[in-house]
Amino acid sequence: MIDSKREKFLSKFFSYVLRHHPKVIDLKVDEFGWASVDELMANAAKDGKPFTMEELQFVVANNAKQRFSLSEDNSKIRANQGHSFPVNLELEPIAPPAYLYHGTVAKFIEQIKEDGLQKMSRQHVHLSPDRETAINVGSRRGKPVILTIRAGAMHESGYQFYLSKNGVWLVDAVPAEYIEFK
Ligand code: HQG
Repeated sequence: MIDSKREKFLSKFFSYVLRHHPKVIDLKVDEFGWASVDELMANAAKDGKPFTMEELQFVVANNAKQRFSLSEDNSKIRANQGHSFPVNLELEPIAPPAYLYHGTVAKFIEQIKEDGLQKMSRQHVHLSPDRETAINVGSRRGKPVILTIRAGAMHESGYQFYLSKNGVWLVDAVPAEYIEFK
């Protein structure tokens, strides 16, 4: 058991190194996104951010968004989605529900109307299975604006969808014609 401030700190730190910048602590991440738990621990400690195996396991198990997975023998850890470098998450294409949702903010809407949803700095566009989740995602940037995505229609036109281990729907792009701006 660790307090929520410590949990948040470690979750942010693991996200930062496992999804975006493993090199800042000289961490090796393989093509599937896996890093050695021992190496993560040792290199984090060297960087002034020591943590215990217990703390790591607590963060993996209790993270509200289930951001991380451990390998079966607990020797490796990876982020379940959200990388900014190419990783093979071994996801199989899967048919989406008719509608998915995207939470964003008003200042992006004009550009989204022109270009559709782009993956920006991530590997995919992230979509939510329900409005409530999309509201949470959008709220990170301000007053949320929720877009409804005609995912079923996209899928019928040949777009491939993936479902991350923690329930985030992933797609390469969403053309504007499949977005309901209301
Ligand atoms: C916007 C969190 C202008 C897009 C959440 C978003 C999520 C455009 C921002 C995950 C655009 C990208 C991902 C276009 C997209 N013109 N703006 N054509 N297309 N945008 O953070 O979806 O906490 O990369 O609307 O729970 O906000 O990281 O994506 O506002 O699952 O675990 O560009 O991040 O999870 O922002 O969030 P992001 P997102 P974690």
